[in-house]
Amino acid sequence: MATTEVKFSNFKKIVFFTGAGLSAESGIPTFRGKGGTWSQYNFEDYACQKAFDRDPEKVWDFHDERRVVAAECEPNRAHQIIAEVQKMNPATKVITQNIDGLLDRVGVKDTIELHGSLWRVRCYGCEMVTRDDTAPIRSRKCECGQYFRPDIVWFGDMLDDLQMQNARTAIRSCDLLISVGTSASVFPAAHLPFYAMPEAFKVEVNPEITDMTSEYNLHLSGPASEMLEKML
Ligand code: BV8
Repeated sequence: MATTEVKFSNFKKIVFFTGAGLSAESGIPTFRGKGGTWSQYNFEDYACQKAFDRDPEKVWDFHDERRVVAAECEPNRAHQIIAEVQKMNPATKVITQNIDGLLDRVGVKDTIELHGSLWRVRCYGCEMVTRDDTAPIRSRKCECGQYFRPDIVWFGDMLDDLQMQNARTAIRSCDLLISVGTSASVFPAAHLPFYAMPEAFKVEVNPEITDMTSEYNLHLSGPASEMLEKML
């Protein structure tokens, strides 16, 4: 299929699979590549269960910083296009590894959040998951006195079975899978494109090639907003 024909309107069941690159143009740092979060912070000290158990205040300092940055950022044109495509075609599904909530803010419905959300916290004491949009967070502790734990899937955490099932089901039944801004370096999310049927058309949007580029029918090399605009 020639690049010019790859238009959203040519497909019935579209799945977007997004990573940190989708939010790069909004000013939210990616994880890898220059200026990436993991090049400045060692996730073992700031973003895993062991670090949280060892020093919850240090982990909360790191996550509060990310709340403040994300709260000051706006969804970019790529987020808006995803929301527009889903409005035009409600069968469109959006799977994200991102925790910044920018897809929600631009009106995308039923996002499958594989790695949780910066804007949700869990209390082990009361086993409650609550939404809290304050940046920095209003209180790091629950009324029961326990620290809230960010409702984020850290390295070493299992992903939510239902979310992964929903993601696999969506990809199995799509006729267009479009991956936007992921380095395909974190598992098991990185393997999701393998669930697409052979007849599905697969597009990768990324200025760089990735370990999964050969899995795609088309690699659009450039920033998300520019590349998605071409498909409208
Ligand atoms: C688990 C938290 C069971 C959220 C993150 C095999 C199978 C299963 C697990 C593993 C396995 N091998 C290893 C593991 C363990 C581990 C793993 O994958 N390690 C990697 C490093 C090898 N996986 C886990 O621990 C997972 N849990 O499987 O449990 C288990 C446990 C232990 C051992 C075995 C099994 C949990 C993974 C979730 C980790 N959570 N972060 C947060 O803090 O935000 S990781 C982090 O990476 C984020 O979640 C992020 O979403 C994810 C992927 O990164 P990307 O989104 O792709 O971002 P990145 O910066 O890498 O790339 C950005 C891309 O955008 C680049 O390619 C760039 O070129 C591009 N770009 C830049 N600008 C733009 C752009 N694209 C478009 N437009 C632009 N303008």
